[in-house]
Amino acid sequence: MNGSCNESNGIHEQNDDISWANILDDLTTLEKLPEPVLQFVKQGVQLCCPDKLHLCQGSHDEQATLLALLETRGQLGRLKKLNNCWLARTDPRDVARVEGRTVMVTKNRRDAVAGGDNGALGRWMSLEDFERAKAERFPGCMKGRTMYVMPFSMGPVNSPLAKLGVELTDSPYVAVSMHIMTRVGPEVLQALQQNDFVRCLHSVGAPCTSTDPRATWPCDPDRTLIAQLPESGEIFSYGSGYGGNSLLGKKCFALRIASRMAREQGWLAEHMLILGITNPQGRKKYMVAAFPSACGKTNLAMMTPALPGWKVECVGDDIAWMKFDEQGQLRAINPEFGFFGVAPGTSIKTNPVAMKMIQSNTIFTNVGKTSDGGIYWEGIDEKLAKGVTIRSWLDEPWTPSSGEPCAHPNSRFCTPLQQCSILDPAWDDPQGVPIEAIIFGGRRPQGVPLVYEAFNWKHGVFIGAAMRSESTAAAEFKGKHIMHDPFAMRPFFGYNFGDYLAHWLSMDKHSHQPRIYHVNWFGKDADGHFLWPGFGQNARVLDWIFRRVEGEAEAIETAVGLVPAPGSLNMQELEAVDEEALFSVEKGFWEDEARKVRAFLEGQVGNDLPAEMLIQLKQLEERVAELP
Ligand code: GTP
Ligand code: SPV
Ligand code: MN
Repeated sequence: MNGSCNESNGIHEQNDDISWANILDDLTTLEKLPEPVLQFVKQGVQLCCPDKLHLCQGSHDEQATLLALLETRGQLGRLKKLNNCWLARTDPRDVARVEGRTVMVTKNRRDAVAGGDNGALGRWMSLEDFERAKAERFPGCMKGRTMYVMPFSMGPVNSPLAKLGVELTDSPYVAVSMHIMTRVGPEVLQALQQNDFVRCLHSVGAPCTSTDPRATWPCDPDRTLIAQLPESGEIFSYGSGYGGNSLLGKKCFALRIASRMAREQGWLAEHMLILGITNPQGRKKYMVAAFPSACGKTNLAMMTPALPGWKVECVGDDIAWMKFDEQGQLRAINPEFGFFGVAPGTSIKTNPVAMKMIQSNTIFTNVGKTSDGGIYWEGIDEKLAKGVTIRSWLDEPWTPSSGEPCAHPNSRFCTPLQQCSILDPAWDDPQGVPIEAIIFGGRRPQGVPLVYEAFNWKHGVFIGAAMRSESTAAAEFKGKHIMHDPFAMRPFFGYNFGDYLAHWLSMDKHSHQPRIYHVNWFGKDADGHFLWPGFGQNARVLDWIFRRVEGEAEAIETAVGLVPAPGSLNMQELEAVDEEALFSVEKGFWEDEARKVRAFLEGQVGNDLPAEMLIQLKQLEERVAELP
């Protein structure tokens, strides 16, 4: 980093030395920083010129102090009905990840993105363009603000699978959210003495020198840029305070930077939930599932099974770091320490575990608020006490007839992992949990069966590559259209997707190879109603997968994969569902699907595509051609 704050506000001495006493209340905290962290902080201060510096230590008191500060400034409102819960309302222009402004910065374009047009599989920026973009944004960007220094661990501290990071941010909202989402504390500083870390710099991009220093959600939407530099292990995020744009441990580090590390080091960083499921006989298996953003990971990860005797326990709801161990067993950790879950649709009926866990110590963003200090959103399915009124996420009076949503469709709760009542006993195991099944899925209103199994690993990798799903409010896309979202990773690939596929294909040689599945909870009938009840009823599909892995359940071959043989999916006591529609594999639909997948793979991945993927595609086309 370069730049200097000298001329502009005079708080620093001449040359590049920092006058720490001017910006830091307690100089002894500096001594706790390992030298490389200190250097990183120094560079950040010199570039961004904060008025104050605050080293976060991860204590309970510190979190309380920051929350109180946010409340005083009007940046968070206390939700009186709940316990230590808070509401943030963002600038309406800063409500989701912005994929169009997210770039991978590498020396060679090919290392970052595959063939095709810039955009469909991520965006690339040259180092030169990035330096220019950085120089236009970061110098002096924290004037009038405090820089928070957050040393954090993704994964259990000292786990062989974990990684460290340090985030510098001028947003106390980000600081309190990172406190929840990652491990912060003295043991992290200790680990930083011996280990390298990912350097994360975040600014809301609105220095307090403007006429409106108290704007409750400062941001710079027109100049937002989220840049990952995997070759140097750096992240620069400017202009947005929202979730995946600003909590840099999450998508930027744990997916984009980590997937690239994972390829080099022989492991996997994936957009996947991790769950443990125990059958009525007491046998337990762990599974991971990759669904695109807002397509059901949180709900599946903490589901209450509708089948008696079954139990689901949660390890993680968004990200899995996985590695085959020496016994040839795939093992997974959740690098996160909290949930950043979609609020709308969450209710006592759909996700009682989540409803319970968000009653305390939770930061809500962009949900509606009731006049008695509670929360409200589409699908919350709660009766209001007499006389209670609602204000929308925009802080306007709201009723069901308002015609506008009460909560933003991408409104979220941010809650400590340990508040989940069904957290798996091994959630913090440094070795990770053994994975026996990998599930892909998406929002497919038409044509895609409830569940099918890959014929083998290679076919499973193809199923991941061919994933498509209806767009959601988790990113900036408007309206609903079916997009390619391979492995649910389209917005999160940290390197060339062709190389990513080759990396997955190279893992086909382990003694405990997990089986691969595809599920679709979102099929609809001609009237637009869901064909499948979903949520707790998804346990029926997990039950079938469980029995398949044990070699017990019967399956029959279709053009797309193996589906449950008649009677092998437990449908007992399920109100009328149209099984035929749920499992139909229709020739016209799949011809079209295969065409789109071919256009995508050839057009977007091109020469970078492993030959095996074209073999798999050809085989799919041939099987579809044979359909009546
Ligand atoms: P990210 O946090 O964005 O990565 O999303 P996610 O995959 O964790 O999505 P989440 O579980 O939060 O679900 C998003 C939306 O899908 C919510 O509104 C849920 O209510 C809804 N949903 C989840 N599971 C089901 C299901 O089985 N059936 C139906 N119909 N809707 C579901
Ligand atoms: C997603 O969009 O997949 C999320 C939410 O999990 S965010 O952290 O904002 O990216
Ligand atoms: Mn996600």
